[in-house]
Amino acid sequence: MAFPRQHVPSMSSSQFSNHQSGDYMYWHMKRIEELPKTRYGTMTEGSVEDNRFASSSSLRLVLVGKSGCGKSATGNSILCQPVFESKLGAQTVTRKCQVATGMWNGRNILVVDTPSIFEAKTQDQEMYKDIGDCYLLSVPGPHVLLLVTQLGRFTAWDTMAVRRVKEVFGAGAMRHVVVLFTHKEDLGDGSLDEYVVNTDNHSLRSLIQKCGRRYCGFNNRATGEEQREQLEELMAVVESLEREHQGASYTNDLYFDAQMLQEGKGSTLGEEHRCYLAKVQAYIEKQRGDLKETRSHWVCRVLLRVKRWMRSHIGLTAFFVICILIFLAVLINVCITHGC
Ligand SMILES: Nc1nc2c(ncn2[C@@H]2O[C@H](COP(=O)(O)OP(=O)(O)O)[C@@H](O)[C@H]2O)c(=O)[nH]1
Ligand SMILES: [Mg+2]
Repeated sequence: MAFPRQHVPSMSSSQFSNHQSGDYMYWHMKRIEELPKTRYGTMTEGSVEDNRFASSSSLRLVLVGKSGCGKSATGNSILCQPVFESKLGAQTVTRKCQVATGMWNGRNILVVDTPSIFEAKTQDQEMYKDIGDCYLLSVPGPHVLLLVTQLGRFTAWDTMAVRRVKEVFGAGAMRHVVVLFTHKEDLGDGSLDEYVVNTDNHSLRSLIQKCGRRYCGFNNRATGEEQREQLEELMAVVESLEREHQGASYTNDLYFDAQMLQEGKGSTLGEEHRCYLAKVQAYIEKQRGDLKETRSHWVCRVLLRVKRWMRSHIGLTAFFVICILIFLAVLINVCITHGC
């Protein structure tokens, strides 16, 4: 697959460490402007209400999810061009955050592809740098976080990726998540809605619920009409999400810092960037702490509910307690008679 690297700005450490931030950002923004715009999609007639937000600004999408689920392939399907390297391998071929732009119904679309920052590996400086780059490329914030997962393969790694998304962007970012299932062709004649309704994967059901049932499917091998149709389905979900947020993109304190770094002029890149990376690390550590607290609150909430249920069902509770006592007595008796 041809991969025109020169059109995809990727952020290498040398670019940050060897240039003034202002210079770098100028270069970076220029590179984005220089990107070839792909024109695709169909010009559809819509009501004023339908297009109120669609034409308001460019649409920023960030691809998130575990490695190998098809993030880069999905980016290529959205842009209808093989701009991101996408390959099956033991390790992800996406090493740096990358950005590419295209057009949809006359609207600019900016897609940020990400490396393995949503995995449970050690959080080293390289990881914080990648996260910092992701923020810089999607400033002032994404309209949509496209959580990519392979159809039928939602595992503990995907659940971990969801948790990492919350750590990296903040728990509030879930309000901007759209779940995108790759390998849609595996459905055969079945429908995605049926799959989502009937899945016995509890974690997936819970995720879909938390994301306000925003999901869609892609066959990233599709071309022509099939590719256009699946893209239209995604854009319909995206536009409905935008309406929900009155066109506002997701943002947080770190996006503010990323924007400041982009606009910063005069001081050396090294110092400003080091300071920015320290803020990235502090932000993520804070999110991690907050999430842990929420989880422990959740446990407390469950215990509280059990306690309330026991109070309102004293008879049943007494029955269960007696059953458990009898069971324990039998168990102890068996252990004693068999000498264990
Ligand atoms: N058949 C099929 N293969 C896909 C689909 N999406 C991705 N792939 C393949 O999955 C592999 C990993 O994809 P990639 O985009 O590199 O995953 P990433 O690590 O998340 O960026 C590649 O070989 C893709 O061609 C899909 O919808 N259908
Ligand atoms: Mg990739």
